[in-house]
Amino acid sequence: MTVNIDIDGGIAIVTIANPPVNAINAAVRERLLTLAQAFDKDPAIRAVILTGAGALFVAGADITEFDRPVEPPFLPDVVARIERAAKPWVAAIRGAALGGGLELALGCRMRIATGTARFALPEVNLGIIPGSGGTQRLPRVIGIAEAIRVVAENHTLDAAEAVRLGLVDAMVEEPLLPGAIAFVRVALDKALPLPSLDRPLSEPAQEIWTEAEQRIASHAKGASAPLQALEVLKCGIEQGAAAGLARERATFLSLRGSEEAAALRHLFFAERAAMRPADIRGTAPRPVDTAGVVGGGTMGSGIAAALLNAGLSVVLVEQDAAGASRARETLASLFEASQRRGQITGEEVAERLGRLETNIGYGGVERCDVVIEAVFEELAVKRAVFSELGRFCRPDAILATNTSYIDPRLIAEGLPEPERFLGLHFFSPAHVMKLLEIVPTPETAPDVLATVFEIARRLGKIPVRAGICDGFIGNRILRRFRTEAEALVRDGVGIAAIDAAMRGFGFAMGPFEMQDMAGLDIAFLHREAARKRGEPVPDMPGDLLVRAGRKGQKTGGGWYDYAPGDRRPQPSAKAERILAPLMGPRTDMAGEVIVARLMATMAQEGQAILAEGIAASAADIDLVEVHGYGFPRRRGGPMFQLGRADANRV
Ligand code: 3H9
Repeated sequence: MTVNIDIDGGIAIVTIANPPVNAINAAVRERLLTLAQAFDKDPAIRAVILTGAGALFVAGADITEFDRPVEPPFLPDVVARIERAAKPWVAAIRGAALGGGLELALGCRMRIATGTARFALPEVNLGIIPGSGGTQRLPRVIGIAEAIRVVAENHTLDAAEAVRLGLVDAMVEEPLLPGAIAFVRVALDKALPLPSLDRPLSEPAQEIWTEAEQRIASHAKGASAPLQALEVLKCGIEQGAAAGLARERATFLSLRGSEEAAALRHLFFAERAAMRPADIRGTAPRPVDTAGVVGGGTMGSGIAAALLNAGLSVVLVEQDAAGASRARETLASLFEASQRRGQITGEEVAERLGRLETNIGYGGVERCDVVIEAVFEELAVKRAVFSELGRFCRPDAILATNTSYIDPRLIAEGLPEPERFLGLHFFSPAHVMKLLEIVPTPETAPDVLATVFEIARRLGKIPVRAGICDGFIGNRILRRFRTEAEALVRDGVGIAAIDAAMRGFGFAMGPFEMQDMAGLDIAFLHREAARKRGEPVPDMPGDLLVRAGRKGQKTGGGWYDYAPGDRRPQPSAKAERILAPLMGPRTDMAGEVIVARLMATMAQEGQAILAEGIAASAADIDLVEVHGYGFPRRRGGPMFQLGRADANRV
């Protein structure tokens, strides 16, 4: 049974027990509706307490139902029935009350909560808006300005904030139910507060809407749900709750069926699945308290910052005193920047730096449970590091290389206990970027793999397991993507037109703007090395630019020109002249055709990666693109796009 009933002296206790997160599915809706009707007819029942089993109240509607047509009874009707019940319902909340869970609580006449309670309407993260009255009841309970933050800007209220705003009528201690029953008995002897929807609300100043619209639009990254949520809020204030509810339902249903919502749901489940790969489920991770990082450059410092942010102690190995103090300064300035943004306090900056030890040479690594090498991307240099680590580290310490291209098996050659070794490909800046490609070798032990997945979870990363090939998952697709973008240039399509098309699709930058920012020389050197090895690598347009000294922004020009101190790309006649020998006659290509061609290329490479077993699932490939390469989240990833294109063709 997903909803349990107890009766205590005239008070019915309704517990939603639908593990793991008490999501509201059709069975829960049906049962709640039936119960509300039955209790109203039962003279022995005076009031109802609604609660959730376990550590949380209710995480919202069951998202797995959203790929199917809506099924009655509908949640807005259930919430409305509870709100109008003759016997008052009181929500007793511990842990999260999210989405439809908060909407159910808003349908109750009162809410009591423990200190662990938190309240949010995260629907916009899923490309939808609250669909069970949340946009109309919440502003009438906590006021419009706060409701805008919760409904359209994904703000979470903690228990104290919820009490201050009047969302929670009283705080109770654990155990929750005895406290809730005592509260209800007292409350029944007094006048009850008005139902949420009947509470009066005065129209706010017009500026509140214009300011919110600007704020939301600037953060939405092209997503449509947040602004639509604001519109629905506004409708309910200006035209009344009934009009607001009707508008909310229509908007919810239309967004529920949108491609954007399907993409965001796909990523929601992909992100959760990535955390728990089937083959290591049940394998206990090794304990990890202290991590070593070899190399304190940009990547090494970023990795150290991520580890320190996650509460680990870090031993950072540098070659000399200058390198060690530079790394400490880099980390201090990263944490101080977080402090300036209000993310951490001055004490937290000091505490994090207190867990950092910067050493010259390998002293201290013998205490490390895991060591991550982040030195120059050259096989001999990396091998030298691991030969030292093999001597200094404990035999059970996990050793990882942060390589983006080199075969980890070559790096590990000669390492004692190779089963504790694997590749961990972080993305720069490593304390910010969510993606972590995990690249085991055939010898990596299962508990080593389980441990790095656990470390990734602690670091707040999205871990994706990748097989060994040139570029693993992400850089391999990136190379194909860039080659195809350059092929478009050869076909005569304008550089700026290609970039504009990809920005229009939702990337923050087009492929050429991106290359100019990152520098064209690394990929060029890569191709040159392959040519030296005798591999048949044809001349690419980018090669011509690098040979002419145009390596991107850092040299004042690449695909575009840049004025000194200005990062805005300007079309470059010089670049066009250099590229002329490889460019076909100028042709106009529609933005969607450019996008379709580049998407098809990415997906094709993705399919090859899947076929070779380099990625475990298509969803993993999408996670790599979204979390490591700026693929627009609302588009779901290249493999999701391929699935949609195929579905539309059928
Ligand atoms: C909504 O409510 C719409 C309404 O306005 C209108 C309706 C008409 N449904 O994250 P975890 C699964 S929209 C189904 O790893 P945590 C999840 O897939 C909803 N399944 O745990 C995973 O499954 P598995 C608005 C769900 O402790 C398992 O539960 N609500 C749902 O790190 C554990 O999840 C939200 O957007 C769901 N709603 O975090 C809240 N939620 O074990 C979404 C989770 O098979 N949920 N699952 O991999 C969350 O934010 C987090 O899951 C939560 C727990 C904080 C609750």
